[in-house]
Amino acid sequence: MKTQVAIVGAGPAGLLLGHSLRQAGIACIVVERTSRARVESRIRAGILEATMTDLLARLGLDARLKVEGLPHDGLTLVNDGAVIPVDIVGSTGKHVTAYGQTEITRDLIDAAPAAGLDIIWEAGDVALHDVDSDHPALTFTVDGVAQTIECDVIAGCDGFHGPSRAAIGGTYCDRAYPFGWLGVLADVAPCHHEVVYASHDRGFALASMRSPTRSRYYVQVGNDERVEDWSDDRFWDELETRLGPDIARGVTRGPSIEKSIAPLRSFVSEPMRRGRLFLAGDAAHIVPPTGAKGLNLAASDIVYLSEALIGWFARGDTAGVDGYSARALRRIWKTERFSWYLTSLMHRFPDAGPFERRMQHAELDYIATSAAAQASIAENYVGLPL
Ligand code: FAS
Ligand code: PHB
Repeated sequence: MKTQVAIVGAGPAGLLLGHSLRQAGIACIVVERTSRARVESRIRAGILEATMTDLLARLGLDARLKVEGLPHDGLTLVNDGAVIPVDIVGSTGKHVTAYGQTEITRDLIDAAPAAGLDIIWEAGDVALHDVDSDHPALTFTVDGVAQTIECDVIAGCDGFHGPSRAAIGGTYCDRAYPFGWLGVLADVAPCHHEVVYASHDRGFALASMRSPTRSRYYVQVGNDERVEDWSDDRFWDELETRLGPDIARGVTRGPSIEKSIAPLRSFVSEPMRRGRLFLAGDAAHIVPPTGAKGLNLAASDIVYLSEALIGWFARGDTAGVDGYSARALRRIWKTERFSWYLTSLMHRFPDAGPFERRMQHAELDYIATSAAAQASIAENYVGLPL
């Protein structure tokens, strides 16, 4: 097979790139290791920056988002029970939207045939070749039959565990956190009208939602803890304690329909380009989910990469492709900083002493009383300018 851009991975990054390129009349093929059902069943992010909602609107793929998405004008912090509302619209004029990554992925896959976006599912043994040449290629198998895609460019959108990052052979910065998040999805009404981040002596907790009847909650757990150790009752008890009485009184309990533990990590791999290979999304960077940035960073990478590739294919302009890695990494590092900052502020660190704990408490108390501090959080949470 021949095409202009071979995209590895049908996660949000790969699908958004595919649609952006197809809209510009550029030929591309997405090659995905697993099945459509598996990709569509993943429970991951749920809060969208304006960066993501603007991109979906520009692609004409926001019809369901506009109907089912829940706009949030702010977020709420809780400091050992003390509630701190942060007005995002007031200080930025923009809002975030609660709409599940699962739904976005479904919308992008449903829209692929009409866009002429080919997706090859269940591709095995995907390998990248000749990325330093002007005729790179992808090889893989489907039902045991060997396939090859010859192309001009490969886009590595294959997530943290995919092969593309290794093909770049860059350097990386890494921070693994000494705790994870136990997440529960339940068909109960959300406890609050916006996302709640709670800091408590017993650990962090988060209240979010997917719809007016489906909620998503998380509590901080040790890296040695297992899902089996957490019955639904134990989860609800711990969640309510950490959210504090004002927020907890709004909690409706119910059976969990999904329960899983995700590790927390900050990770950046540089550069994001080598020859005709370009990385985007989790293939190049991971943020702890505290800032709700993972999915949104993938979207900003795709805004930069699609602009660059369209400039190159349509006009032979190499400025975009040559500047892509540096441009994307500037926003990535600032977003990594915000995600690390919120994670450091809101979680209990096993090796932290009483002084560190008092510093966290005082920082939140400062935020509660400072419009400037709240505006800084709002500016980062809604999404830094592209
Ligand atoms: P993805 O990982 O989504 O997609 C990569 C795709 O490449 C996958 O479909 C994979 O199957 C495919 N692939 C891998 N290897 C391949 C190969 N060899 N050949 C072909 N295809 C291959 N963010 C938040 O903001 N909030 C959250 O609560 C949150 N929770 C998360 C929970 C988990 C468990 C994870 C892993 C991430 C979470 N994130 C969260 C971050 C998440 O939203 C990611 O940032 C987002 O999925 C990134 O999208 P992609 O870069 O497209 O990578
Ligand atoms: C979610 O809704 O899953 C969610 C919300 C905010 C975060 C992380 C996850 O920071």
